[in-house]
Amino acid sequence: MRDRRERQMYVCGITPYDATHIGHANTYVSFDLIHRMWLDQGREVTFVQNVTDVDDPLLDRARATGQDWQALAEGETALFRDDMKALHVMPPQHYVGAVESIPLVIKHIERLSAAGDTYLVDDDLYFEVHRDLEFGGISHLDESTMIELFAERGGDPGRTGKRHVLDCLVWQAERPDEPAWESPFGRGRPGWHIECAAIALEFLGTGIDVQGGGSDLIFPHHEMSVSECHRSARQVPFAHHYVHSGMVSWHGHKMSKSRGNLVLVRRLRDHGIDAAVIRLALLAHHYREDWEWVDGDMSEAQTRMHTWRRALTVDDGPASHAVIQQIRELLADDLQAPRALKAVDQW
Ligand code: 5CA
Ligand code: ZN
Repeated sequence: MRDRRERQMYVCGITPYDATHIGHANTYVSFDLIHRMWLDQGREVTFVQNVTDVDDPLLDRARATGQDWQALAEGETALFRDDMKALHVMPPQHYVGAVESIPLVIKHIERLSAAGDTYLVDDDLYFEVHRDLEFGGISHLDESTMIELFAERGGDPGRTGKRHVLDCLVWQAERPDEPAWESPFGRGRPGWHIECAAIALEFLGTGIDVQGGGSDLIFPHHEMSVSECHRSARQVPFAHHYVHSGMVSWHGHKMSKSRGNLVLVRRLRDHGIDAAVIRLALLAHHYREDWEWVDGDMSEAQTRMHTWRRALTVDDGPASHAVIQQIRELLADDLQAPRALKAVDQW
């Protein structure tokens, strides 16, 4: 299994209601390193990513600004793709929206229901998370921490009528003034975790190499979507490696669209900063590290880029094969990008 040439990776995509910030960029540049490392090893890579183009925060933002929710999602997704292109993040083979995946979501909910893993609370359909005996195996959290994070991150532990406080919504019945689609469970829309479960299973199946995203997705999102994958596919494990990048903060808090403490990639680019310099500033931090963005990061990266570019114009400089080998070894050892940058500095 470990020697096969193919590699498969699923990385959670954005919820497109605001522009790409440095935290997003850091996460996607981190997974781009894995993607490129595999390609450099001569492997066939299948890389899949979703875009959560219908969800509560997106609908809330559209309502607050009087925009059409679809136009908002399309516009922000296009900006995100442009930022990723500028940052030299290679695109996934399959970039799949939640809305276009609704038939897939329905298919996977039907599989869960056939196995007796779902139940209704009023008209909303829930997944019983503990039907997956592996539930909890990604986050390794105690139950009270799970409940706390579930409440903070889109869950509803306080709702009455659930069999277990941690059970999660897979199909939400139509609400006034919100988009809804026909399904065997009534008109409504998908829950968040089942979106990623359905897309990943459809385009990759189980036993994939890497499921990834930022560390704020470990619980509940990855724990729950992986349990849904296990139960829908009747196969364990969904992934051999659950990989999470660290959180970038600014002004003392995690950079987030909801808080609004954002350093936007677009704004830096508009100020004339080369996206390659932004990428270099990100790579100076190990992917699992949590770190605070400071303006100094940018000038350091700028100096480094300037030095490297000047070195490349020297005709009789040292040969590069040794440093390339060193970069390969450092990346293969838990993606030690900061040390790889230092190796290039030395060269
Ligand atoms: N659409 C869902 C995933 S299915 C979502 O979490 N979207 S998001 O737009 O909120 O985040 C997109 C990605 O950026 C996620 O992997 C998330 O973990 C990561 N991310 C968000 N904020 C930060 C941050 N401050 N630092 C690093 N990564 C972040
Ligand atoms: Zn996801």
